[in-house]
Amino acid sequence: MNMFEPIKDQIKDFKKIVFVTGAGISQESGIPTFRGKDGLWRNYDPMKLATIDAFYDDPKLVWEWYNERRRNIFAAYPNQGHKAIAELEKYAKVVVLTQNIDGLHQKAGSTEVLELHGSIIKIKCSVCDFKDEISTEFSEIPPICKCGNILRPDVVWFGESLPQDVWQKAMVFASQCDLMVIAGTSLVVSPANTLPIYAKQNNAILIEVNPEITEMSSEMDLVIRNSSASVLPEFISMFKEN
Ligand code: BJW
Ligand code: ZN
Repeated sequence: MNMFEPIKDQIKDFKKIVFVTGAGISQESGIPTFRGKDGLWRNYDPMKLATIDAFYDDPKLVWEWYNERRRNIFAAYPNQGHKAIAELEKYAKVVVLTQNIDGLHQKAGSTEVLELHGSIIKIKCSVCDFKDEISTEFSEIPPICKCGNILRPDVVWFGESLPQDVWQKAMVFASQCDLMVIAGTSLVVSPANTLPIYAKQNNAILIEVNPEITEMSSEMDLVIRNSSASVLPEFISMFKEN
């Protein structure tokens, strides 16, 4: 049976669909999640590496982590979960609010993707206004800006604000949607984990796709305890049938 059967009768009513995605949606593309069993990197806790303090303490170590992730991400392909979300654009207005920096939603063909935590391809100077997009290997680690200071990944670390224009738009999309699908995120990191609350205030239906229980599972209208690549194609098939 299609696991989304409980919402079958409402499918025609969903005009504005928002996906909130996290590391789990890219897990089946071979990209490790942050927390959980595959979350450690060379015995370091990513939660301690993803901070500005860690970067200033040991920029080389943090850059080695990002360098390894860059190689892995640039070699990765979107999976059936990313592809299903992209295909849904044929049937409804779809916006993806992603915490991921891997660009796989865009590679799958999604046209409206807001990157809440930045992008692996982007770098910026830790001091001056310099910004760039680099998809090649760095010849030295850490890379140095023309101004002489260290370049850093243009991503959002703990204690840093999200890009305000992106966050403002994300809140508006979340507040106006009639269906929110939350896939592959533990929902432990704020402010991204407040997006389902904005949707709920608009009486949107909330669906969680995650093999594990999360902080907000009890708030969901439907919980699918399965991997996103295996069940999101089933979700899209309901729209095709209608
Ligand atoms: C599957 C699956 C499959 C597996 N299919 N599912 C105390 C001190 C300082 C700050 C704070 C504080 N208390 C709270 C804060 C705020 C802080 C925060 O939330 N901390 C919590 C950890 C407590 N947040 C921030 O600091 C944010 N900024 C902010 O709030 O600004 C205002 C402010 C300013 C100054 C001071 C305080 C506040 C910024 C957060 C930035 C997060 N950055 C990172 C790194 C990004 C760059 C990079 O990728 O390197 O973002 S950390 C990391 O966590 C990354 C992720 O986007 C984010 C969320 O993780 P995600 O995606 O949910 O992954 P996982 O691993 O947690 O979960 C994966 C899930 O998938 C699991 O549930 C699995 O079950 C599931 N799964 N396989 C479907 N196949
Ligand atoms: Zn500079």
